[in-house]
Amino acid sequence: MTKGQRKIGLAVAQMGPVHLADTRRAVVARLVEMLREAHARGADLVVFPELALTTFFPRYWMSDEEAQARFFEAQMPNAEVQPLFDEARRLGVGFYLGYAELTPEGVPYNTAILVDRGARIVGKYRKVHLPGHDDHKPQAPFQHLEKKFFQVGDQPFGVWDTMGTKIGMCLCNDRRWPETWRVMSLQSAELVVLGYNTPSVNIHWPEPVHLRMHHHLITLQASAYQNCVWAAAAAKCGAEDGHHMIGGSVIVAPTGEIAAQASTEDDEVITVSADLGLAETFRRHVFDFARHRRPEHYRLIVERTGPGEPLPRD
Ligand code: CDT
Repeated sequence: MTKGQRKIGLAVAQMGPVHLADTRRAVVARLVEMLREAHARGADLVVFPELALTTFFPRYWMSDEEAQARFFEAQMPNAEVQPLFDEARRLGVGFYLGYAELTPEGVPYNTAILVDRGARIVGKYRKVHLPGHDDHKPQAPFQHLEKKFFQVGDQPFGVWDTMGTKIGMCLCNDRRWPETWRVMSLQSAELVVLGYNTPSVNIHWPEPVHLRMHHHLITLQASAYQNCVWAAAAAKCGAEDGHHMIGGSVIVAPTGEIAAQASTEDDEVITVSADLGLAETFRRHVFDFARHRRPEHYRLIVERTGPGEPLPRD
């Protein structure tokens, strides 16, 4: 953060594929290399993907015990991830990192942490909107077992005042839900960071592949604009052992415009010097929440989960 200015050096570190055979040590070395590049390009904060340390394992059918033994972290940092924390502290760069968390009580979550420039974990978010299924689908080309391997996050969407910025966190599927963004915006978030693993193929219906990228971008652009926030989204992408996931990592301004976008499906750093003041105009005018919002007319949003009957009218 430049003194006296409302700017943050924002980097998204997109990751290419992580294969089943790749070790945590090799993955962390890739993260460290991107952290260094981001720092050299002026970053204060680097956003890494969801489940960044392993392949996107919910695509494989296995027991919970096997998944937890192979793909979850019982401590953070642990010896394999420590080099990332050490380098972040040395460079004075903060980061967001997604990983599979196993709590001391044995509860599994799809988790993201926010780490400040002193390499302290200052925030933790556990994914709320878990997509996919919990049963075995042998006819599907692959599984999407987030509902089997993870519990729903145990806390609401949070915002952390750190690194001179109010930062909200979410993960992948959360970005598609307007409630995610509004709950953070109502806590005065200025920046929302997220990682994602979005398979190119939808196993539930024959969705045209181009729609995956289209929906990814429209949700980020519309949500950034409607909530007056910067949004920084990091993909893990390309073909992991033959299973392709979309790239398209982006930094979106509160105008809804894309300020930077990855052009590969590999490890790639994108950066923006983000003017946090840009959102103020929108917060003061079209989205002056305190003046224009009418929560008394939005009650169904918290009263109903799915669609029901129309409300009675006079
Ligand atoms: N990781 C993750 O949340 N992926 C989902 C896939 C949705 S299709 C079941 C996403 O929203 O991108």
